[in-house]
Amino acid sequence: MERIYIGMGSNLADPAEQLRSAIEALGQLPLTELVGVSAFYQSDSLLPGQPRYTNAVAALDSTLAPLDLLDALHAIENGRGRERLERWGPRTLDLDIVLFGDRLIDEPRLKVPHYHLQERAFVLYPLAELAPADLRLADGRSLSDLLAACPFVGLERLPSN
Ligand code: A4P
Ligand code: MG
Repeated sequence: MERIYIGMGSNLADPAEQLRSAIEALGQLPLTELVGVSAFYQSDSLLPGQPRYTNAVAALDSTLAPLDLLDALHAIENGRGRERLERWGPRTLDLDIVLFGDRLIDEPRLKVPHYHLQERAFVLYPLAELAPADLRLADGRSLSDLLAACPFVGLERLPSN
């Protein structure tokens, strides 16, 4: 059993509803228990000209293998009608594996910790709601150092999910 954190994002077709249905789907994954969900946060897209995103992080306990979990996340994304036409394009639902236990994964299809974690307040702050305050990543970095280097700017924490 490993503790896994999933970053969720949506900027199309009622983003909060997309996240709620993703959370329900995560709760139904085999060999997996949904153990927590952060608040929802809104922020501008990193790319100009796209609608604002809603993001959140979910915590799972699972015995799924990492690539099996990745496949399951893609199935959830595709089930939500995501069109993979444009990298970084607007999307109904994006699910990323942020952390997977204390594993360092460097495979063509899967890099963990997620490569943009340190730059993205919309991942770090929801993660910090769920993770232990002294969390250390598999690569040795501490979550508190990453938070200190990534100000809470441009993020709006929504009052309810
Ligand atoms: N992949 C490798 N590592 C991972 C991982 N840890 N978790 C591979 C999930 N997937 C991983 O992903 C492309 C491939 O990455 C996958 O097939 C998988 O094998 P994708 O989701 O199809 O492509 P993408 O999401 O368009 O690219 P990427 O690099 O994941 O983009 P991001 O990082 O998701 O950025 N602004 C705000 N405010 N909030 C956002 O959430 N998101 C993006 C997209 C841009 N701007 C944003 C936000
Ligand atoms: Mg992605």
